[in-house]
Amino acid sequence: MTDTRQRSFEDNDQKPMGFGRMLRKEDPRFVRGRGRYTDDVQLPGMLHLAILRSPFAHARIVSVDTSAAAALPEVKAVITGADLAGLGLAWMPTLSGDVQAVLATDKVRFQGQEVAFVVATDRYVARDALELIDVEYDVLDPVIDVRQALAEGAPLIRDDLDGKTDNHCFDWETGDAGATAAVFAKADVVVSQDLVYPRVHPAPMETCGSVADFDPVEGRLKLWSTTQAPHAHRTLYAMVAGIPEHKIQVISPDLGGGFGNKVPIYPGYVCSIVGSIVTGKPVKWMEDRSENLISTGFARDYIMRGEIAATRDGKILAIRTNVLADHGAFNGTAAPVKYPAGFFGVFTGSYDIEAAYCSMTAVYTNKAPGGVAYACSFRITEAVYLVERIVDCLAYELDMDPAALRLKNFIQPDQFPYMSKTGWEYDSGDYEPTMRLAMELAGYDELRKEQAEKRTRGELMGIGISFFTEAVGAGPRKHMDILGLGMADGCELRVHPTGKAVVRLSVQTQGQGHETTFAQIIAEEIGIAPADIDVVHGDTDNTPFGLGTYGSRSTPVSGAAAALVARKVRDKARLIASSMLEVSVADLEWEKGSFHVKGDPGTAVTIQDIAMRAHGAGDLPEGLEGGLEAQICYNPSNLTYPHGAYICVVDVDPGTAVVKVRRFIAVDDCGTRINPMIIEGQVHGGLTDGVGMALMEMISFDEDGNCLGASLMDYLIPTALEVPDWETGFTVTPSPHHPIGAKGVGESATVGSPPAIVNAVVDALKPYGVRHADMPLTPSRVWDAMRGTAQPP
Ligand code: PCD
Repeated sequence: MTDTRQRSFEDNDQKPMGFGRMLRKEDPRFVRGRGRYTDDVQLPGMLHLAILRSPFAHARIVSVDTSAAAALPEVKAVITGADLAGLGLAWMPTLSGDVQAVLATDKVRFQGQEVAFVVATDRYVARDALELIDVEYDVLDPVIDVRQALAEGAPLIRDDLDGKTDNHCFDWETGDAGATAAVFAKADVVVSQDLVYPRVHPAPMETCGSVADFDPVEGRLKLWSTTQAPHAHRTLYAMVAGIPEHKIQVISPDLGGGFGNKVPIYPGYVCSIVGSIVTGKPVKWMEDRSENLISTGFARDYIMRGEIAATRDGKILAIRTNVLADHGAFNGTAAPVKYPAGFFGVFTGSYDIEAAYCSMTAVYTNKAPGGVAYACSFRITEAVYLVERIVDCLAYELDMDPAALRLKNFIQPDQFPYMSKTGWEYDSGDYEPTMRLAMELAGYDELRKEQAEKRTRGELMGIGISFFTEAVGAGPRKHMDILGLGMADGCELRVHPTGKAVVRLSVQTQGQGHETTFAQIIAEEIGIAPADIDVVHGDTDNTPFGLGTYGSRSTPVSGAAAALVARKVRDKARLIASSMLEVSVADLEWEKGSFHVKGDPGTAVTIQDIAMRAHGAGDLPEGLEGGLEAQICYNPSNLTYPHGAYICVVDVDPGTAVVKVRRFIAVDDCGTRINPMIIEGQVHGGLTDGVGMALMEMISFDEDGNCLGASLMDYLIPTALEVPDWETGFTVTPSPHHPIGAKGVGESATVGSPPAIVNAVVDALKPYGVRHADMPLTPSRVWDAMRGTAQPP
């Protein structure tokens, strides 16, 4: 079954009463330029904020002289770290339990760090005034090479932390070291490979920003901000600023992409709040592109050693890995408290093995903070890259076909729910059909023949496979919380008297199309047309509490909440229907949108009739309150585990080492599919991300800590020109614990595609004896790999 190339306009034009292809409800406003983003917020008397950033990666602040800037008539405030320290606001907690400077007081710890801010009557004056601030720095040696961070005598970065004597951030391990060592010792074949997942940046089209409006009379704060987690942010502001939550309204309006970049709390948000409190006026802060790239959450930056043990005939026995993680100057990621390395623990992938072990050391360096989960359910991207690359290394050593090797080792359908060797319970999966479908769509055997033939002519064609399992939908609150906040999500559904409805979500779309898909979930459950269901989100005053959108958790958690809240409403509707039709509840049958008397379809009431009766004159069944609405807070019993099989075909020019992705086949299994059109869009976007990471993107630094990826001239992101016409397909293995069987899909393609592309390039270079090459596979790196002159990045 494939949905590829079956698209037609008519398909899109259908209006399903539930799941199915449907044009996005939000798009009429976007295609007309009527989206309302944070930067569109204009308030009377609004001032503009600009941030002075450190030019140095590591330096002591000797003095800050703001007098010349403050003397400009248009300048309304200039605030330094010392000013904030006076208010107890110079430092803030991060979403991973570290602290981060809002404005530097003692030292700057990365290039681009926030040092002071100016609030002025317009954006240009605010920027110009930054030039007038005189900061004297005493430059210190920076720690840039992550491998040197723990070396004897390395400069100490986090001397703000009590008792800190080195740049160690955290240690973490999972699995069973002893059992794994024993399996390795008896294995016929052991392959080990060093791999680097370079530092990349989510680079959403819209940069980060906020508009703060503090009302000193009411003591109320209204904050529009580019956040993927408005409720969690509000709680943190309440904790830091001491303003009670009910007096803080966080509004996350339309977002121009998030990709994990908008999960952390950035100093700029806090500065705009302080700016508004100090000036008594609304204050807008909006980053430019370079600020976004140099100072907001980066992703990845893992140096990994992968080891795999197997029998000579290709049965994988164990996987072991050691990771050095660069967290930058502050651990600024968001991660569930118990999981400092996120969900990296799923590095055993889709394979049934005997033992696994991972040890990790995370360090501080003089680089921008982060480690954010860029299109990644908390470090799953790194885990999938590790396992899918190392499995290919094994195939290389065994001289085995990489598809055959994977097929031989898959967890089998009857093993689900499957407990991995690192303690993750995979909810459901049926891997082989997904793999076979991808191979069929690709014409795998013919591709191999074509490759063999081309090799005889010296042409470099590569075929790369990756097969991934993700863990998305964080998470059961007994296991997961962020800063003590349980990872559950609320949902409210209200059906109005005329049968139109409004559903309020605690998650927030950044472009995924929630206004459409959540209406479809409600429609599926209560039979009100999606067009008649309004989805409200992204405003803490008007939505129930919940932890926000990242880690593809909206469908697994909030989607479940939406289905269950609709069922609650339907249960009440059933009681009302029984009194309207004067039959017992047991004699009623539900057909999407109406109840009828069993065996008599003509005697029916629609959900609209019921809604009117729920609010109207006349009696309701004994003990039943009026109205037709419900509320829920959903705590998932497990994560969902989507999977997918990706096949990439590349051609490498032997003369220039330029890689061209010729074909890419992606078969995804995200359980029940709500809107196949939206899923395709998600997959296309994620695959494009993957091409960027595999072939183009890397944030690097020179030895002084200058960021070399500070603009989109230097940090290359892919465009339509670099990507092929994606070929997609799907299988459906529902989640057994999710009320509609859906699993997340928003990040699958970003997670699954980089190893497929790298595997393809390495496969193309096989005639040169290349077993591995590190991302990004730029022409110069591929050239080095071909000539055997590659240096570790
Ligand atoms: N779906 C369907 N079905 C199924 C699943 C799903 O239909 N089964 C769909 C839904 O509904 C939505 C989508 O699809 O709409 C997605 O989903 P999900 O998976 O659940 O996810 P969410 O939560 O919603 O979202 C999130 C994601 C993420 S996470 C990311 S990165 C990215 C993605 O999402 N981002 C973005 N995608 C996207 N898109 C866009 N447009 N934009 C953006 O920004 Mo992170 O962690 O944050 O890093």
